[in-house]
Amino acid sequence: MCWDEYRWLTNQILPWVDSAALFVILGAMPSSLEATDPTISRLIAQETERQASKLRLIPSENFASSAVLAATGSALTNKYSEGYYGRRYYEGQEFIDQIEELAIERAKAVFGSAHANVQPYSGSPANLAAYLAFCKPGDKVMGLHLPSGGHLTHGWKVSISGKFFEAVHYKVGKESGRVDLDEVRETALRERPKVLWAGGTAVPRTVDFAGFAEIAKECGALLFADIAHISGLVAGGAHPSPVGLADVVTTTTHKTLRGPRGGMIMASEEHAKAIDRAVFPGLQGGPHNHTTAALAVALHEAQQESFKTYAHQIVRNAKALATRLLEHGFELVSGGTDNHLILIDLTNKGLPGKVLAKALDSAGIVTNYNSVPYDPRKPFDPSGLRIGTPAVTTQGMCEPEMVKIADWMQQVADAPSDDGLHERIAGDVRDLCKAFPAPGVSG
Ligand code: DSN
Repeated sequence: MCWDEYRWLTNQILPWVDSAALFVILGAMPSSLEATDPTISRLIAQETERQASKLRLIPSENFASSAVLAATGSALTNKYSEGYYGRRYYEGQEFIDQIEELAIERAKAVFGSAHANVQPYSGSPANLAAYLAFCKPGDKVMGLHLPSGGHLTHGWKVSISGKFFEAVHYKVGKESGRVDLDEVRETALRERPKVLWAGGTAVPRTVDFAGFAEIAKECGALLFADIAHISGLVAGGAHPSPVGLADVVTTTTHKTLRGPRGGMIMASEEHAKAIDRAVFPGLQGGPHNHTTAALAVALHEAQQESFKTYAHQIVRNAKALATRLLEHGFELVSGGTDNHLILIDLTNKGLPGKVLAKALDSAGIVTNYNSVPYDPRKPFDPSGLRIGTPAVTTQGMCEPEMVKIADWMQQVADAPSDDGLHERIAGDVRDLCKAFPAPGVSG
């Protein structure tokens, strides 16, 4: 229905119906998205249904609450606000300023940080801004090797961080699958990097931020902690915090933290100006105010007692899932997990990660194939599978459900081409998801 038809209709009916009845009539009308772009509307509905009816085990994904989604899809998307609160280049900031200040204050309260910048568009721009604040092209940076679980932006060769800086890397031990701080110290003292990164994107074990801080001090490096994956665990007290130990802490806001897609940087007061200048005007233009508001909502949620319970349950669930997978003969990098993430090396199962990931998807279990440390296979066809428990924990699932999931994974790994089996499991998965409705997406 177009706007003119809508106006004509309301003009006709308005004199005849009371406001309650009008509300019912309008509620039955197609939403403006459906009316304007039925194709996109349908695709969003299908994606929403997919999220509601499959088990989402990708460790970097989650379900944001309806409140976070509402803020994300608000009129704030219409506003330009280059600058920081109280110092903008555009008028009309009386509400945006309050929103950004609230987001900052809540970030500082949740993480105990002296300074927070909530404007980075996501994790990679946050990391780039951190470099911009302190480094010059050609400086030496040191981070975890990508196949060992590091992130592209920690100096990997195909990323801008590997092209603009001289990058050196530390690896996890071949047998242990864990970062060896003695090796980190030795490399750092030899290489004397300007920046030492702690954290990564496929790290199943606790990051020893205090140990990294000592090494950074010894070799004269700045310590950057990337807590994108674990920021929700840190906020909920389920992982030690790098705040107060690292010079800069960067994170995305949509993983375990369960906010909108975005980024954030925390630092001491001493580094506040450098960080703020690097984000704007150094790297970005106007902040995404709808995201800032949604982040403020997510941080408010993270301040509740229930979030602590959630964060600890993520870890309990990951441990339960890992234990059952081990019982089924899956090999886990580092032998298990301390956090939300499990990295499975499928070599002993004779299955490449991609093959199992696709078979699992057809059984309603969504994972991502991933390199394992020292992987002889290519990153796009690797030996591993990366899974995690943030989303299923948001749905309210606990240890018994993790056992069920591991059992299904084993059945699929044993019969990766059995379409009938996959269909049957997909049905059971749908029933499980109905019993544990996901916030924001389940009808
Ligand atoms: N792509 C993110 C993840 O899945 O971990 C990291 O950038």
